[in-house]
Amino acid sequence: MDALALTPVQHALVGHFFALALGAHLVGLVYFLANAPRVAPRYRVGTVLSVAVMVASGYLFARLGASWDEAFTQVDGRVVGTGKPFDGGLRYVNWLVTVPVLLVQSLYAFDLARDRVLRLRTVLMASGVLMVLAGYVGQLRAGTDDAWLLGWGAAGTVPFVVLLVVLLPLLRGARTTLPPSAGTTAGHLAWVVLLSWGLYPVAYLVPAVSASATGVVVAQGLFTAADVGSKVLYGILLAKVLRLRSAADGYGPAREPADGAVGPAPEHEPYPDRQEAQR
Ligand code: RET
Repeated sequence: MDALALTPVQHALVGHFFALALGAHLVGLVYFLANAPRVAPRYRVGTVLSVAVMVASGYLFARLGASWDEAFTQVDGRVVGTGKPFDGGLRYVNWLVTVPVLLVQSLYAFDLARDRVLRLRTVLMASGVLMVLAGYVGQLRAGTDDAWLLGWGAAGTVPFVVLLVVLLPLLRGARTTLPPSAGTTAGHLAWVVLLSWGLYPVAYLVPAVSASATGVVVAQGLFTAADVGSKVLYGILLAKVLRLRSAADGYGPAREPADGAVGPAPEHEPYPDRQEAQR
């Protein structure tokens, strides 16, 4: 990494990606704290877990920013490596914690029987952890050993596919079992997961395509966009689903308008069929 010749603009851009992501996570932190009391107690842990993810990932971006600053210095208008390598592996360590949390959180959005929740939780967490571990090992030689990067990337893709095959139909199916407004948001949630989670393997492969300064900027930009989508945007949509469910359950604080609009809160339909939803 320190052998790469970054321009001052490239160097600044990556530092700004990290600062932007840190800002987004701080905003998310406050938003989720403020929204948690509006979600009924039975779903509230779902939103509180977003608070936890914001703290863990906000800290990651502070660490990434610091590592980036320590890895490079400017001499006569040129960016040169200090000899301390930038620690991109920090991201994977963060995901090892946040991916299982994000997956468990999603289960709060559905009306699932307990044994099904326990089973899904195990499958989702195990595949999430295996995927991240494979990526962690793979990235150790990013930019130096493409076969290694691709081999571990392929290994990590297997649990990734398992995870998507389990999670996406649940989110899309939620459109029929949740109150209509919450169901629509759950459909959007499926798209946010697909698009943001889909960016990670692309960013991971960038060093195999271009082990250059531009490659570093592109990869860090993609990872950062993916992180804001998969954690902050995802958390906001999930909090909305949980609040709409709470409102449909008749939980008072959830029925206040949440968008700054003046006037009564929109009416929410009761669940179409709670029995059916227990599948
Ligand atoms: C890796 C490389 C191996 C192949 C695949 C990957 C996918 C990673 C994903 C990460 C998601 C991270 C999230 C973090 C939130 O904090 C490990 C890059 C498929 C999908 C959601």
